[in-house]
Amino acid sequence: MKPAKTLLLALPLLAAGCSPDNGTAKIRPLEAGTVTVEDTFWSPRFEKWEHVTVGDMLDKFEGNDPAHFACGVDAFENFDLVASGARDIGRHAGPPWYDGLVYETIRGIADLLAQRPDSALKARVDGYIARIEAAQQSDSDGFLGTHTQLTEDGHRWGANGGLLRMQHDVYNAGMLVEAGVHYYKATGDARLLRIATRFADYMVRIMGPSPKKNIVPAHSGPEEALIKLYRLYRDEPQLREQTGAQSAAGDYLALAEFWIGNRGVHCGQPLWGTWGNDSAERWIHKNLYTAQFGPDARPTWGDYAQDSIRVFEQPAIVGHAVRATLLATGIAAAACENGDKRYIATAKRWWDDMAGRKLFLTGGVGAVHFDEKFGHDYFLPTDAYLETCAAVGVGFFSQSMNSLTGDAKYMDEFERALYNNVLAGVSASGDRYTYQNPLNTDRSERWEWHPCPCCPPMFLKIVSATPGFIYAEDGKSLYVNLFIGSRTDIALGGTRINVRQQTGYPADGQVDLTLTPDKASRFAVRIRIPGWARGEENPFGLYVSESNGKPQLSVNGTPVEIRLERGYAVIERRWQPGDRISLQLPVAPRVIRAHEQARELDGKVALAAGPFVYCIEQADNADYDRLELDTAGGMRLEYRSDLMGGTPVITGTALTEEGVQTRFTAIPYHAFGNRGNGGYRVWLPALR
Ligand code: FUB
Ligand code: ZN
Repeated sequence: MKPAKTLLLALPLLAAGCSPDNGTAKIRPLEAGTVTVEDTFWSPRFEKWEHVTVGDMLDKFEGNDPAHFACGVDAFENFDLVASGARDIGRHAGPPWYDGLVYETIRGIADLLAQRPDSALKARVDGYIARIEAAQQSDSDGFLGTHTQLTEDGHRWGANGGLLRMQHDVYNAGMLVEAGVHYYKATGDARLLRIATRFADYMVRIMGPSPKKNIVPAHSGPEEALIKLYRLYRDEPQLREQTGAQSAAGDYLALAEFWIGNRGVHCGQPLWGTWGNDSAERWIHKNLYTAQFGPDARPTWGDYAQDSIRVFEQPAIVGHAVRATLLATGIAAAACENGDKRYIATAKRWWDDMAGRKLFLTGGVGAVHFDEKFGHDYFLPTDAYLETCAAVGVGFFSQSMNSLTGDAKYMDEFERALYNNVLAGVSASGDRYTYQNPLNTDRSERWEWHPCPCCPPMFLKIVSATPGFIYAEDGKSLYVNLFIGSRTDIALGGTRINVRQQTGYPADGQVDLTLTPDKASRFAVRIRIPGWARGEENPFGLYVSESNGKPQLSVNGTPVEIRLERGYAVIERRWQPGDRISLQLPVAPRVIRAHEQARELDGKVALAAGPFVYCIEQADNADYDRLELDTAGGMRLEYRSDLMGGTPVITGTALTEEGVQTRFTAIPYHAFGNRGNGGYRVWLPALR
């Protein structure tokens, strides 16, 4: 087993995302484990997530929370039962996608371990991996899907009247693949990767163009996972021997492309929208599609799973918001590799549709509770559903688009989702979670655990991947995508550059970068200048605001003019060891209004400072539900060290319904619900 750090140092150019040399990707992020976070905002949070949240999640997956798991819902017992040979026993703990959630959690833990090795945590995960392996070994094909095996073994992959839309067999497999790749990269331990590869090889053997089977994931995620597996074996072919991989690296990419290209290729029924979910499901369960359309037919999973028509023809992002954003992530990732114009156009079209018409101010999507889906254009109600997982999907999709295009606007929206809806997903205590994240509510809800606990693993996945997204490179330029105190070494054209970022962001707009190339060398540094700092709150005018000030840039103390290319300030010069770049971003409070077609937000305003959207919470404002904001009354951004362990707040004046002038205190949206279940408001009526 190789220690992770050795592995990563040996491969300084091996990045987590796109591959400019092999496809059309413009830039690539770094591996999470090659960037060390040293940041006043993020470091204590990583500490909490690693030492509280991870343990809490694993305990709850094990069913060890006596208050809530008296019925013994243990996700790992499912694996043990399968390992013992149990099939069709009519008993399974948790939802059909429970295996996938376990794998996602392992992936998240892997990226945390890449930052900070922790032998006790690794030993705990290794114990789970042994149980997963034993379960897989009980099947001659290497199939593993505990819900299907324990409750409907004859329905593998949704066959014979099974319902893949519910079973999640392919999703579970994909999450195992992703976990295997991340765990190997983080720890050098290939055991989970071997399990995942066996499963992937099985899928490669049976899924694909005829005479293979037309099986596509009804819940996305596996597309990007298989692309990660492809990249890993492409870049480390010697690994095949260690894991016993049977397929060529390119077969994994081809399977992901098959899954993407074969959305919309089916028998055309059931018509989910007109028949209704219940009748559609009954029709599938009776296996009427094979009776009517022949043995090779498959039913459609409908708009819900982006499976009505081919994705390349789908004009807009539709359906279940988590599935849609994860499919879009896979399409963008595939485009990075294959450069196929249809993939690129689809990914761009969907992102534009999402960001220009369907994205909430906090970076959430999926307005509608029924089917957890996207609403119609400009439908941005204040009480929208907005599942945490969907905001994570926005983040991954946007980051993938940044890799594909090298355009900073995608990281603007990544940042919006991360600092608002995503961060809201876990409480300050680290052991309470959100599922829905409305912008206004009279009762905030944080769950101890949820019957569908999909959001904590997705939260963990994106925050643990974030260190790798701070920087990117294209072989000639260093990209600074996020403002997070950190250190890394990056190789550009044969020069090794130590990069150090120091910042108090987001409470403060000062960002200092020190570059130490091992020898003086010429290259470009591209620093994202967020749209909100340039008076462009949203690239399509979905939200508008005026920035309070201008970004300022200097090199070694000398001001330089900001030359903007695709949202990045570009500084190209011969850099000397120890050169300093200083960026000052205008983080004073700003007032945001929505597009006139967003009828639900008519006459309302919201407040932001830097990447944080703010909310007026009941805990600080007894009249929170009766305030009109005085937007011309002057607002201040202050740091309150006495509040929730230290947080920036916006203070200002408002008028109550009775016309009484009062002061308000607004906190960052992500911090709602940490002081009881009180209500809060992001959008408020404006006095003027
Ligand atoms: O289908 C698995 C998970 O359950 C989805 O990702 C969530 O949106 C919830 O529907
Ligand atoms: Zn979720």
